Amino acid sequence: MRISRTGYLNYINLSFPIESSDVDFGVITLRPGDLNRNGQVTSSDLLILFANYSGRGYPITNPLADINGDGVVDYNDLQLLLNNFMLTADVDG
Ligand SMILES: [Ca+2]
Ligand SMILES: [Ca+2]
Repeated sequence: MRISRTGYLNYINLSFPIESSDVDFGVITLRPGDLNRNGQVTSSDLLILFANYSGRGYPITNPLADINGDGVVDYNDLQLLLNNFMLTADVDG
C-alpha cells in the first residue's frame, strides 16, 4: 500500500494483512518537505524552499515550497520542513 501527496514523503507499507472486509487503517500521517519528490527531505529540498522564500522580491516559482498553503513561503514552512529533515519515506514490512 502506498499513500502519497505531492510535496510529502510517501507512506509505504509493503505488507498489510487484511483479515476481514472491514479494514481500519488508523491514522496515517504524511510528513511534508519532500519538495523535489525523491523520497527524502534533504538540503536539496531546503534549497528549493529558500529559492522561493517570500520577501526576497521574487515570485514563488515552486508552489510546493509553500508547505502550509498560506500563500507565502516563510519561517512556518521552513519549520515544517526542518521537522522532517533527513527523514525518508516510511517503508514497513
Ligand atoms: Ca526530497
Ligand atoms: Ca506558507
